[in-house]
Amino acid sequence: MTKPEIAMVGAYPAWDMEAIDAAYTAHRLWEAPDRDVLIDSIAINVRAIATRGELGASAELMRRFPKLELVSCYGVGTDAIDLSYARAHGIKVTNTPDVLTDDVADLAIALMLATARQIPQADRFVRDGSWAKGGMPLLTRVCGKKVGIAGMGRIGQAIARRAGGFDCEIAYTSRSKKADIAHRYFDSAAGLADWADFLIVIVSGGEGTKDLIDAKVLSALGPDGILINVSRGTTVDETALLEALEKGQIRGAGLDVFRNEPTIDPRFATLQNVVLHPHHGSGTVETRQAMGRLVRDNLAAHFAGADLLTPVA
Ligand code: 8YV
Repeated sequence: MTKPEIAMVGAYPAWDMEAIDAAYTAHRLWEAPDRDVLIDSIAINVRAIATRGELGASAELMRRFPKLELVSCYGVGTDAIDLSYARAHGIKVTNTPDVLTDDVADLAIALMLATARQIPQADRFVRDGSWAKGGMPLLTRVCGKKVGIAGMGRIGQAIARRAGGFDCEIAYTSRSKKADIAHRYFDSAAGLADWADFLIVIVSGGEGTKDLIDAKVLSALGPDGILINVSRGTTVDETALLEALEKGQIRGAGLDVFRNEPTIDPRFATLQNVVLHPHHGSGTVETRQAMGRLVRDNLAAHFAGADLLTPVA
């Protein structure tokens, strides 16, 4: 039997590549010396695209494959996939929700602690011998503080549960108040930031949340406030953030995501009040194995004519 042909936008771990190669003829777009030439030569046979959260699938890419039936995304965020194009052309889309919720929530808490307690700075302080010349500055505590969460979906709720374990007071903002969430609700990010000591951003990316965290929100967070972003680089106005960090208008930031990944604005690296992380919230072996399995299960279900496991509406 001939294997279905798929186009892969970015690499998956070896354990997935092996299983994918066994079931499909997988064209590796990222390896092609000339991507356009490769696409032209395979276009007519490709029935699915396998992509990654941050790489997505643009309308331009999907348009190149006239027999495209499915885009399967290794990641929960679909903001880089042109969903309207997919919908208009009957192309199904799947993602990997739930399996990465806990890891991303863990990272949000880790960044909150690392930024407040300056863990990377403290590590450098010990390693470079500064300790022998004097003590670390006194820092700000986490337990018992006010944690504002922008975005109360699955990951936001997992962050709230963890922050509760640190006796933090929790409030949130989202598109609308959620009937099943008892935490205090703010109808604006600025209102939440004004209340919070820590503002954790975990809204979906895309046009609707672009620059949600702007100069006004950062000013409301104030000089004692700390921003944590584990959502998408687009949700924060980075020019305003850099200015707020440089001028001490907020105390610090813990960031897993940036505007121009992986070549981020070099000003971040010159700042002492930030903890920087390379968009790796779901980056554990356990979670990446589960994500890969879900991508493959969705592909297999599609080609078997069965229901998709995690379709994107
Ligand atoms: C990436 C993510 O997909 O889930 C998402 O939306 O951004 C991440 O999990 C991951 O880096 C794999 O590409």
